[in-house]
Amino acid sequence: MSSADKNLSVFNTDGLPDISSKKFAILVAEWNSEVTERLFEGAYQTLIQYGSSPENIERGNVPGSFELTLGAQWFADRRDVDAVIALGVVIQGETKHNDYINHAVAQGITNVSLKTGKPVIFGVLTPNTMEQALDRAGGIHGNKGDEAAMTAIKMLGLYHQIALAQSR
Ligand code: DLZ
Repeated sequence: MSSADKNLSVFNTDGLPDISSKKFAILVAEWNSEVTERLFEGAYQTLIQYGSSPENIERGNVPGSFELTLGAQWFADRRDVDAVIALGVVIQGETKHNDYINHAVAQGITNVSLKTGKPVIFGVLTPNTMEQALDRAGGIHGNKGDEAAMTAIKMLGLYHQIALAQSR
């Protein structure tokens, strides 16, 4: 299923963990800021709606999506950070620049997540047009920021479940 067939802001919320003591970092790319600001708003409000609080959400900006990886590593390396949400928008251009950025960021974020053992969420839109991006940033297809925040919450829930089973 592509995001064109899905509303990114509609999800199953059964069995979500208590996130009131969890610390989240949200990284926001400044490229295409008219979209990334909406992604941030979606992610922030979703965390609040499901039990977080402003003092447990820290925001960091990076110039472009390419820098999300290093920013994510800096946050994930911090002992007090439980999960990182990386938000960006890479729109198809006339060059292959977008392909290089998308692949590098997807791989980089995966690496940071595996290296640190913490959820580092790929909240990067890779649309063909600005219209498609806006449709997925609070438009007709929901908000990728909401979905990224919910993914972070669910991964913390899974971690808790596994840690609990291990301690038995
Ligand atoms: C250079 C570039 C281009 C062409 N397009 C985007 C984009 O669509 N979205 C995005 O987040 N960043 C873009 N960038 C910037 C790179 O991510 C990076 O910041 C620069 O290459 C650093 O010099």
